[in-house]
Amino acid sequence: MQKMKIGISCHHTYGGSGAIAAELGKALAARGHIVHFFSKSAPFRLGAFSRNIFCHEIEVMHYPLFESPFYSLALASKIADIAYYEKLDIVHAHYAIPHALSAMLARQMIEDKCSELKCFKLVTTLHGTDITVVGADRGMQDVVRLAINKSDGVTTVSAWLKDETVRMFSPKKEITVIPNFVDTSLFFRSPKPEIREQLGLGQEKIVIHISNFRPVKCIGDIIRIFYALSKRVDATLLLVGDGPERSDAEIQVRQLGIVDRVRFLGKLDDIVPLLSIADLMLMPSNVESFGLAALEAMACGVPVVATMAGGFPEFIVPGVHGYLLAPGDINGMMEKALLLLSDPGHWLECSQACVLQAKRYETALLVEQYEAYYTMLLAEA
Ligand code: GMT
Repeated sequence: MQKMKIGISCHHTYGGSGAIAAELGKALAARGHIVHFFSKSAPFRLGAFSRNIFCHEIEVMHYPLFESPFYSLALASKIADIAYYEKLDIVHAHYAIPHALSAMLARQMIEDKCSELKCFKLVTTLHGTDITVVGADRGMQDVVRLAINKSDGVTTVSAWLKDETVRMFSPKKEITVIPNFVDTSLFFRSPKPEIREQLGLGQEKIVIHISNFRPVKCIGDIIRIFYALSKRVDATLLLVGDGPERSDAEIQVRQLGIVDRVRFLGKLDDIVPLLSIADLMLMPSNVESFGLAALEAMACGVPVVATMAGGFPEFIVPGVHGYLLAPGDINGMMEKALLLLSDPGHWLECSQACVLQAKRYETALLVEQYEAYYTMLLAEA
């Protein structure tokens, strides 16, 4: 395989797209490719230093005349600068806007400077929010469509998201599905007794949720499900992450009188120790293009109770890896959670099946798919 120079433009913040972009970049670098990251600051999962990885933080100039800083333009300029001097083969944008759009502009800047130069191929991965939220905003539709149509290759993280993109944008190009992935050499169940001790937990069941607490995650539903569940089984709820719904969730927990049963742990990078003591992952999202947190939980042997929304049905088989209910079906999700937590035999079968299922989404397998996708695009005229 010929070594490539690949630019990755992504969000640095706590969330699945940043995690996938960082893990993809690390894996490509480990396979000998040169990887340049473009983001506001270093992506949160990037971790250790590698000689094949370069990070370019986007510095936004603040001019007194303009109210909003020009992030997209600063990003475009940085991509153009690095792509030109480092001769990048590929720029992989995670999200149509602003990342694909900025890369598109960067390409025009390079072509304008030197028309003979063979410019990079632009790959855009759609992660969900750019289609389901931003793309659904009528004022943004045309700009999202342009970013998609001007990319050389477009991937989505689930078949569901591909269908949504086709339905909403009728893109000119074929979309390829490359699902989320997990490194099972890092994500595996290894319970450490001191973790329970550090968190002041006894031997109760542990229910976990990990997200950025956006409205789409239905944090209120998690608390209502757990409230009903906690009346039937001795359990603690670990809430990992932070975001706009956190304050309301804290109020809800106080009002229901379950403060001693719910722990708000905030944003944590190392989630394996927590997943390793967890018995159940709750993800009642009303839309979820894939649901990386659920896959990572499964790799650690944690069955999932989630919704039938979006990409969940593509990797969670009801009754085998957990259960899928309609969004908002609080009672249904509570009953299935109770079933898993009160039947050790069924829980063990599900837990083992989850570990096997996660191996089908092993990082190495999916990174190979991206590599082959880049190679195919580079071979095109
Ligand atoms: O879920 C979030 O709010 C974060 C968001 C992101 O952009 O980081 O996650 C999206 O991309 C992930 C990686 O592809 C997917 O696993 C998540 O399902 C997707 N989130 C939504 O569709 C709501």
